[in-house]
Amino acid sequence: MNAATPPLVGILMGSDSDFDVMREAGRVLKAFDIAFEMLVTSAHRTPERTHQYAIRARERGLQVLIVGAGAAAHLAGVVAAVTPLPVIGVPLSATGLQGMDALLATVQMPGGIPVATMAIGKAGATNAALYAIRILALTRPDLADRLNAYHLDMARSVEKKNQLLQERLADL
Ligand code: RP5
Repeated sequence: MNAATPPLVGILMGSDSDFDVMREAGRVLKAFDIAFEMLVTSAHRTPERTHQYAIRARERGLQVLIVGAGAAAHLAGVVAAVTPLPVIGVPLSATGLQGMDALLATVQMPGGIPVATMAIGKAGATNAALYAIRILALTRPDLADRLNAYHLDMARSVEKKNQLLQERLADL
């Protein structure tokens, strides 16, 4: 993958204040060598720009959209309303409600316009990227193999943690 590789995944966020969480999605995609683009666009503050991006996303070659937003998080929904691409929503904590507002706004879509909603925050951003990779892996066996390797690594790291815990138990 290089800078000229056309992006397969678009990562959208409602504000630059979302970047610290949404970068986790970018990190996962980068680790799997999947070209992506990342941009700030808002459902409320830049509705026309958001609309135009979502309408053109498929013809530009994008295959999955990951959308993070906090507060009254309508971004994933308004994007999903105008594109046939799969949209994965990441609710973010941006107010005193700690992401519950964004979770409900993202997950409670009316019938007909699906948004695959992940967990609030960094786990959600990580899982959004992994979910996007699972979608891409339907037609890319190399990615399915890499996902299997990722799961094996994760299992090994849990076993290692258990081993270390057992050693600490011996010192109780
Ligand atoms: C949402 O409002 C953004 O996604 C962000 O999570 C939240 C707060 O935005 P800022 O006021 O920090 O720009 O639209």
